[in-house]
Amino acid sequence: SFSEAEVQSARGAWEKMYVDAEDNGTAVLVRMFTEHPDTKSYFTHFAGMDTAEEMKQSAQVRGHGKKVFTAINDMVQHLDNTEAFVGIVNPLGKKHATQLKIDPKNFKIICDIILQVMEEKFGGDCKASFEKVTNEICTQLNNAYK
Ligand code: ZNH
Repeated sequence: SFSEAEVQSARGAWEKMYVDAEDNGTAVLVRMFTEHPDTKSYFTHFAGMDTAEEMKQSAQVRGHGKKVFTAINDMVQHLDNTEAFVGIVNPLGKKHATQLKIDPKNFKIICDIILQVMEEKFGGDCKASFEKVTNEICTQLNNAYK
């Protein structure tokens, strides 16, 4: 669980990312699709996009980036309540496990990219303040596969 100080600094770090949710969410997805092209295969409507430029401008990629960031934002609002946090992440994990059939190794990939983008845009302290959150998200998404 998170201490009061950890909750505050994680929220501060996340707010910087979430101000530009669509742009930053899109940047995370484009990097995932570019560096791990197999992740594109889950998205039938993105499969034909080959260049990062094409992906960045796609309304569907942008919409999905916004959706992922909105979900994370909801999690970040519940860091101080483990039951509520798990209550948000677990059903999302179940959906990824059973319906979307996402290989759970990809959760670490996307979480690491989120941290990278944070560090590049807002510095190492921002990244450090959010690492425990991405770890917790990954742990709970993975638990949903058990
Ligand atoms: Zn995911 C979907 C979130 C990761 C793939 N996602 C989704 C959604 C959300 C999310 C919110 C929507 C749902 C509904 O609608 O119900 N994700 C998320 C998060 C994360 C993720 C938060 C982390 C952090 N995913 C992921 C990965 C992948 C994915 C890694 C791969 C690789 N997703 C996906 C898909 C989908 C989703 C495929 C579906 C889409 C459509 O359909 O459009």
